[in-house]
Amino acid sequence: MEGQSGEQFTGTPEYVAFYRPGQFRKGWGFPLVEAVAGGVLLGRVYDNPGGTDLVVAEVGQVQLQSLMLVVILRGFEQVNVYSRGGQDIARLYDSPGDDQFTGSPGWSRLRGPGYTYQVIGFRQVEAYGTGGGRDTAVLQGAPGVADRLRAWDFALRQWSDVLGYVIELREFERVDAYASDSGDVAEIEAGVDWLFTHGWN
Ligand SMILES: [Ca+2]
Ligand SMILES: [Ca+2]
Repeated sequence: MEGQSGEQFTGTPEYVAFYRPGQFRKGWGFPLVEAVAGGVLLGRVYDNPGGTDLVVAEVGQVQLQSLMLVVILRGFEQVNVYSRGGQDIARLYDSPGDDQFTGSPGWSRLRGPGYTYQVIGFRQVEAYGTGGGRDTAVLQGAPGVADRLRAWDFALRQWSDVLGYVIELREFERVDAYASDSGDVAEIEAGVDWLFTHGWN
C-alpha cells in the first residue's frame, strides 16, 4: 500500500485499513502487510491480544511481529502501536540525531528528527540511544505503586513487579527519572553521572 499526505493506515491481526479523504479501503487475512507512507502520515498498529508480539521501531520503519501476522510501516511520520494483552515487547531505536524518549508504565514515546513513535500498553519497553547525537529521556513512575529503579554503566531499568511492567534504557546521554511516591526505591551504581533522580529514595 502506498500513501500520500493526510492519509492513515491501521493494521491489526483481524484487518488492515487505509484511509484518505474520499477513499477507504479495507482488507482481511493478509499474513504480511507492508505499508509505505508517501507524506505526512499516521499509522496505527494493533497487536494480537492473546499472543506475544514484538515491535521493533527504527528510523523510517516500524515492524510488528505477531503470531500470524507481520506488519511493516515505512516512512510514517507518526506511528502508534497498541498492545492489548500478552507479554509484548517494544524495542525502540534512536536516530543519528538528537532524540527524546518519554517513558511511563503503559505509555512510552521516542521522537526525533521527522518521526514520533508511541507504544501503548506494552509490558516491556526497551529504548536505545545508540545511534549517535545527544539523546535524552524522561521517566515517570506509576502513582500508588512502589516502582523500582536500577542504573549501572549506561543502562537503566525501571519496573514494578506489581504492575508487571519494565522499561529499559541503553546509552542515553541524560535521563531524568521522577518518582511518583515516597515508596519508590532507586539503586544507582557509583559513577553513573547521566542519571538525575527526582524524589526517589
Ligand atoms: Ca499481544
Ligand atoms: Ca540519537
